[in-house]
Amino acid sequence: VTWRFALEEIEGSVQHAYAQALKEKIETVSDGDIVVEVFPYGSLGTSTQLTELTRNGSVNLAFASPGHLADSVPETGLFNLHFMLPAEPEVTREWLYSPDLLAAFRPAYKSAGLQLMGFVQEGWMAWTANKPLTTPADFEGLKIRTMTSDIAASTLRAYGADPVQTPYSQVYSDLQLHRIDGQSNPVFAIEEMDFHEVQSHLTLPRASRFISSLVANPDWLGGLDEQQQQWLKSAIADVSGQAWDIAAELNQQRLEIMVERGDIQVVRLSDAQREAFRGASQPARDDYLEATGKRGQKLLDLIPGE
Ligand code: 6CS
Repeated sequence: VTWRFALEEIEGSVQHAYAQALKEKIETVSDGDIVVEVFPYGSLGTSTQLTELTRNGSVNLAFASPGHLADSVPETGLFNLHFMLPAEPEVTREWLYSPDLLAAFRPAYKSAGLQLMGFVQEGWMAWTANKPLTTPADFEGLKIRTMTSDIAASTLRAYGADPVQTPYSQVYSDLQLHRIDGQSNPVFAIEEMDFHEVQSHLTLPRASRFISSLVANPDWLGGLDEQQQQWLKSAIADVSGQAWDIAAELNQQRLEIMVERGDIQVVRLSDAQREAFRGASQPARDDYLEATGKRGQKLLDLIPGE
């Protein structure tokens, strides 16, 4: 049998490394009875379209990033908010992989016709533009691309930006044609999507991490035999753990490559600069609670304190 696995990122990305590792585990443990067919970004459509293909069963597994998914699963908007996660990475890591967190999010995915399989962290979000972005005032009127959900736009509107929601595949050309002034993504993605060719500055605010979710078609999952379900579950647990380190390594390497080649100016925000953004970010949290109510508040309460 073949399992079809769709990615929101191209070859060389964190999601691609994840899919390759999962493929290898499943094919090995099943002795080749299961073939995992991986579809990198571009072959099947935008993130939103991939989610639809998973819902209708055309693909079995896919990544669904909250930045795009939050319009249909509002609770996931939490991952787009800034200055929400603990300062200590290990604390975030443990929280993200905890069965309790998955259980808390599962019903929201279920009502959107998706089975949540796990979360995957891909590194800090970096902001790029043709200038450094060191204060909220630098965002004033800036046309900055965000992922397609409203909550993704809220986070940058809170800084005074004029957000533009577009699919990933459109970002390069929109930057090139000056339809937008900037965008935000983890470092590895900025390098592999060549955004550095059309942007002069990369600002590292450590305001939010890029977190995606792995989803499955519920009927497909229910139709797997017990052994197959077990193989999938344990492969996901292993690979999700590794993904954190894969992302850290890729992000560091790609930052070094861009600096070495002189592709882009790197700007790191000081703690004092970050405080100004932290203060300005609050309205996005209000938007999140407006969209999710008590259910959203309960999820916020699950985030470990400092
Ligand atoms: O910016 C985006 O739309 C995409 N960025 C990454 C790093 N992964 C998937 C997502 O769709």
